[in-house]
Amino acid sequence: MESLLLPVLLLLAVLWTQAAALINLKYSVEEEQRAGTVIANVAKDAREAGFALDPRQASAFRVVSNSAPHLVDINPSSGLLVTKQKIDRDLLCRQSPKCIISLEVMSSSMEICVIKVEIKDLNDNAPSFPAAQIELEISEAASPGTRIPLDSAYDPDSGSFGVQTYELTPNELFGLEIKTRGDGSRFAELVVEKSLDRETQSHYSFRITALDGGDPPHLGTVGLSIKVTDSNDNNPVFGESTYSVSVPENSPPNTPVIRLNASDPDEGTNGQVVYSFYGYVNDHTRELFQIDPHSGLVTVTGALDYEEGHVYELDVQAKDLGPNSIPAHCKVTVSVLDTNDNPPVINLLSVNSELVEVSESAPPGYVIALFLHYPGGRTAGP
Ligand SMILES: [Ca+2]
Ligand SMILES: [Ca+2]
Ligand SMILES: [Ca+2]
Ligand SMILES: [Ca+2]
Repeated sequence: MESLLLPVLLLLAVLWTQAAALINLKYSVEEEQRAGTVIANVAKDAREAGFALDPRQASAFRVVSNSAPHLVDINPSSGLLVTKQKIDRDLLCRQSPKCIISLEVMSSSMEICVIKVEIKDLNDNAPSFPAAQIELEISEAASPGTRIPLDSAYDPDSGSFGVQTYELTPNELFGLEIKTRGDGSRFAELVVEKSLDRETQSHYSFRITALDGGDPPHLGTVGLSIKVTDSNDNNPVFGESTYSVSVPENSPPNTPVIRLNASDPDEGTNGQVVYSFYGYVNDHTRELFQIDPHSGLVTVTGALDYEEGHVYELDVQAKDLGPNSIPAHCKVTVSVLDTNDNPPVINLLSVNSELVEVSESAPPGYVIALFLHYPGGRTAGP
């Protein structure tokens, strides 16, 4: 029992001794200082804190641990804490709010000194964006209030020296809303403030500026390119609701009658118009005329005969190929023009009787008979 108790008592004694002879020293140094910058005189501070250090003894100090030996060290003879190279806090500790290097120093009499060196941040970086340009596509149907998160700028400095806010080229249609992530970093959302219309303007270019919290702040900018994509928000429209044209009868097939045009300013299939006869266009009319679905050209396909009909009415619809299409309508009135296509029917009408007799004594200018010419074969009459 005694043989076990003795080492335990000795250990407690050592711990008590160490605890009694343990001091904490805290220092700070700004990042980016030249190599060899003196941070503190640890030997002097330790003595003032009660360490029994003999300043004449070169090996009085021994560094037992150092979290960054390539950056700071204690000169054992002078007891000075110095930088060994330029310290880049932003590389060493990134976004951490505190950047601490820890050392433990032991004296020859087993006294321990715990040293904390805080590396103070400088605002030595500007925010930067991952690419030179942010490209966005927004539908013209996006309602006001729509939000689109934007790529964040990055600033390696910590705290308020990091990215604090974003600004957008002032404009009426888009705004920015600044948000904070769980880790404290800031990002911006583009907010659609007003209704967009691709047919009015299909592309916008702005600049976004990221600012850190320095005084004055450092800036980083990026181009913002917004392409407004189409929605099928226009219907085809004819220039007129009615058209009147005439075409000679017996026009050969493919004779153009009229080229209709319904305009739709939308893009792609949303603005691609197809034409067709609809509704009350009867079968006979459909035999005589056709409309090209793509060009809107109405042509003659059958034999037009004035005597068969003078006027035809074509109801035409134009429809785009986009979703939820609403067709437009117009009426084309085609008048068939009479041409001299019937052989002349000559009626020889005597003035007085069927038998034409002329007296040899008839005076000059005496009317013998009337030649009546009725094209189209209608019944002639006096
Ligand atoms: Ca910095
Ligand atoms: Ca900065
Ligand atoms: Ca359309
Ligand atoms: Ca559109």
